[in-house]
Amino acid sequence: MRLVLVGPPGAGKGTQAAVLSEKLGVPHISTGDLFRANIGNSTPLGQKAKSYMDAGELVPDEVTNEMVRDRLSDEDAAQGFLLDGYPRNTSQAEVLTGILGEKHLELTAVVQFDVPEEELVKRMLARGRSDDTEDVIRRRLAVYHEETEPILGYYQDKVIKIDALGSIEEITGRALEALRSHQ
Ligand code: B4P
Repeated sequence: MRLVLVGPPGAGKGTQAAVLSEKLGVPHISTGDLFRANIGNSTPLGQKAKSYMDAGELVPDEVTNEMVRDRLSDEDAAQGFLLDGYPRNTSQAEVLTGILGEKHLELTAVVQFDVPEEELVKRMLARGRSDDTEDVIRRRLAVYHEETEPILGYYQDKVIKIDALGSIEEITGRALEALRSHQ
């Protein structure tokens, strides 16, 4: 399985990706987690990413694409992967198509998480990460609508939309069921 999870900030992509990667036996690749690990280790990449993340903006594509290209060349991604938080705009989606195309591969599906905006804000304020302040959340939501939503048009019939309101177990069940009927 080669999957992409798409959804607004706070939709629970990271939460579901952790469970789904275990159930499906493919590595969970989160660009947000990769950036946060780099920030924690004070690497040059982390220093570059931090200012964008703190402002609720996307980290520049060239940095993000290279990081993903490297990660996808690791051995554990050869049999499949679950990408969480990437691609986040059409240009990243085109780069991903290119990376996979070089290996004669395609995505299996793109899972879209549907959650009302009031719930997203509630979840993020409760989480309280350093980029979960009200102003930054507002900016991240705007960036999602402007830059990320268009990738759903790019992927068209690969998109499986699931209702991501409910318990973590219910949502995992819906995602697995949707993937089963998509195949
Ligand atoms: P990400 O790390 O991708 O985070 P996110 O979109 O905010 O959260 P996610 O949807 O994963 O929600 P989570 O499971 O944590 O992005 C952070 C930043 O990194 C971006 O703003 C950007 O700057 C940068 N970045 C990342 N990828 C990039 C890219 N490709 N290009 C450029 N920049 C990039 O869940 C949220 C909360 O809800 C948690 O507290 C969780 O416990 C809770 N929750 C989850 N499921 C729930 C449920 N069913 N019910 C109630 N609460 C739930």
